[in-house]
Amino acid sequence: MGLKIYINGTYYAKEDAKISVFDHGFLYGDGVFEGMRAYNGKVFRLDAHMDRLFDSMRSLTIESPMSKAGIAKAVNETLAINEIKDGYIRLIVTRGAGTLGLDAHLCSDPQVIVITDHLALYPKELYEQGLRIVTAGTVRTNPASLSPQIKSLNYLNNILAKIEGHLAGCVEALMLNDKGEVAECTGDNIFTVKNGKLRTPPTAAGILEGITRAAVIEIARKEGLSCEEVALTRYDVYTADEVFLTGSAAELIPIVALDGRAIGSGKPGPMFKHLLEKFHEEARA
Ligand code: PXG
Repeated sequence: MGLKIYINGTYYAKEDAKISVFDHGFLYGDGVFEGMRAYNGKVFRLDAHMDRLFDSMRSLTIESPMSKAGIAKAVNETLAINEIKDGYIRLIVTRGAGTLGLDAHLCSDPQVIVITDHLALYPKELYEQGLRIVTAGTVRTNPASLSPQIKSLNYLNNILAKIEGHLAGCVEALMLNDKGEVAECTGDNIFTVKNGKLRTPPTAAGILEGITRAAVIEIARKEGLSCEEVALTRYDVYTADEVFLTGSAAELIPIVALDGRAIGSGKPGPMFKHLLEKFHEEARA
């Protein structure tokens, strides 16, 4: 049986799951999404994803056609129908179909879409060897223009940076904000470790507030580790003992070089290994 895709209360086969070409999600990237992960049939921090989704919609004045509980139920049901216990979930809400103009108030019929699939993870070797990444020239969107806190369907800022990474032979790229501070990677947040202390850029640096980032901060503090949300520059990354990224798909993944410079020992470090273990304990509980 092929994958079943949820659109506004109905399940469709992959080839029949379609939306209007007049949908502003398609025409303008006018919509929001979440990328989630299920472990043993349970979505990791589903409530936090729902809160972020609704904040994204609120900030874009997209009125949700369904309640938080209703969308959460659709996510769980789509996993169950597809018999996926460990997998990835893509949840999308579009502005809906309108005219060819920009007018948001002429749009109606927002689409709530849930796609689940088996995970396409980074290969295991990358967790053992660590990623080598470069800094992208593409600057992260200024929050005064469009807040990176909004998980909108317009990801061109990140896609352009990811292309730069790809052209340099890397699977991720570091993005700086327009002050030259470290913001995040194209689809992952970043942490540094220096003298046993964790640091990660604050929301004000212009980042998506990752659910995995929040989980790692929580786990670190529970473990009695120091974890500061503070502005970082590339100096802090170059001189860190360890660096790792966090994201729903990647979980925690080590960075062993930035811009051709080895970080710390040039190998995944003990803090990364410890936190990944603790993260798995919680996610798989
Ligand atoms: N920053 C950005 C810009 C993201 O898009 C994260 C951080 C991590 O957030 P979570 O909540 O997942 O811990 C994301 C999430 C991909 C992909 O294919 C990744 C995301 C979105 C879409 C695709 O790697 N990232």
